[in-house]
Amino acid sequence: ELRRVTRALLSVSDKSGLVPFAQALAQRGVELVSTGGTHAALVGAGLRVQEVSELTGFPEMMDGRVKTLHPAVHGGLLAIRSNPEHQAAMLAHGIPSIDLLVVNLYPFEATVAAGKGYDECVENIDIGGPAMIRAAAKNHADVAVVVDAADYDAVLGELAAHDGAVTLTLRKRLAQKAYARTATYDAAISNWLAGEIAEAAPDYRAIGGMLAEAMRYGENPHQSAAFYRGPERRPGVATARQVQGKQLSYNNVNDTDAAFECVAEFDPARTAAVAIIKHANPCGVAEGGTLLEAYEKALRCDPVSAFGGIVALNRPLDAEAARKIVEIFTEVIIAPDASEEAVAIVAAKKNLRLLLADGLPDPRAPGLVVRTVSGGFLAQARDNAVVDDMDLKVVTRRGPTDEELRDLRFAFRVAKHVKSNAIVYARDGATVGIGAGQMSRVDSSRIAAWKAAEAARNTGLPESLARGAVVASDAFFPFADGLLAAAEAGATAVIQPGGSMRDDEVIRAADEAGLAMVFTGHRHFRH
Ligand code: 93A
Repeated sequence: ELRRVTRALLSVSDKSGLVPFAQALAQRGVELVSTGGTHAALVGAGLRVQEVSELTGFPEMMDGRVKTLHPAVHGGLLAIRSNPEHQAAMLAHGIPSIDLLVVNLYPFEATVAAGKGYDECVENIDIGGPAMIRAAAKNHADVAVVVDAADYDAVLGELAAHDGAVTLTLRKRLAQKAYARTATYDAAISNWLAGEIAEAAPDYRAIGGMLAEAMRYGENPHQSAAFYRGPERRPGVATARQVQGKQLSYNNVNDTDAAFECVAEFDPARTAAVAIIKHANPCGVAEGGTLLEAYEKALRCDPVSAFGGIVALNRPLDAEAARKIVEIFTEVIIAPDASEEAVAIVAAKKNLRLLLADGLPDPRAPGLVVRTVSGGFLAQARDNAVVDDMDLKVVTRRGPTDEELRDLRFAFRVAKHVKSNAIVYARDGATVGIGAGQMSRVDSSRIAAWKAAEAARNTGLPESLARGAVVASDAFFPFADGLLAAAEAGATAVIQPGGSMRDDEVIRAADEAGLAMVFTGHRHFRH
């Protein structure tokens, strides 16, 4: 069941970890073959490597479209070593055996995610790579195939343990992973094309990823669960580095995602921002000159719910913010990065999980959202609409003041991340009352107004924080009642998509109450 590795073909777009891995192979006496760019990287590191063009007798041609698509490569991957006819064919045609294939594909998903043009996306469809991966994986009885740099160590470990050979167990596991990769890759291509053809449906299979970890349980202890990492390494909860703290639970991951996606709406070059999340809904979001200021403003919105919450920051965690955050029980902190001092402060709370994501998710990036329904799936494009890109239309006699407009944008930005029906009161770059997840919009309005009054009571202020605030609604007000509830609570300006049959009635009510109202033309349902 052991197979000795005498020759390896390496052809990788993502060259991270490549050189030390190839060095270790070379030290074991493994002969190396590789394609142009990979060859250059290895030769640059002082390794002796054969070019694949030498092996095929053909130059890499047509801008690299044809480099490994040749019997000398595919014969060496597919030949059954114990089959005399296969052996004879190799001998007759001078085909060397390839026992280890190391390939990662042209970055198709990343190219699409970066918003590149049609031709560049097409050029990033890898053909030779998947062909080799599928060939090697089919022949896992004799060949090992590595599609993920995370597996380099496992291969080296086996080579060391088995005197230069790898086990069938590992070859099978790698083959399974290889087919998962090519399936996801093709689904991503199909999904991108679907997006280009307006009427075609998004392909849920593009969401496929690699098992990151089996979790202790799901939303509830009697549900099993697992955490998968997607094919693209974009900054987010699935790719973040956990610096410390207990293992993340299913709910932690879900809430941390909601928190980080929410805070990522705030450009760190413009402002510091903090989002505190409970049960996948924000219970406080704020901007500030510093993270500390933003955190204190966010916490003021609903300090009771913030207990045991998730805190997301849009800038690297600094010491003064860390010191404040650890004052109350918090489940998870996620940030693009952290200062050494901040990490040390968090370390005092052993269980508190600290995740560093090395960047922020891009709110404008395309993407796919999938959920199961009994007997099927729903798939849709990610909600990547951003209020800054929307044409805001003033519909009332009074237009919003500059200050109101700033807060209106802020409130609508947050409302996108609140479960529908969502009503968000905001003032001075901070939420002051949030109504989430109600079946009627007027109930969400009432809850948000009540929360704003509670927040005032908590901080010893005489007047509800809704007084003088602005209010956002994730979808249109179907009747004037929700809007009137906001006016009664003291809101001075409203932002909402508009588009109700009764818009006229709602606008009239706003005018009568002296409110300024803007329409965004975009709805932000979230369920
Ligand atoms: O354009 S391809 O589809 N044609 C091929 O024959 C081929 N062989 C390997 N792309 C091909 N590859 C891919 O090239 C690999 O999957 C890998 O991603 C990349 C490595 O190229 P280089 O070594 O020149 O950086």
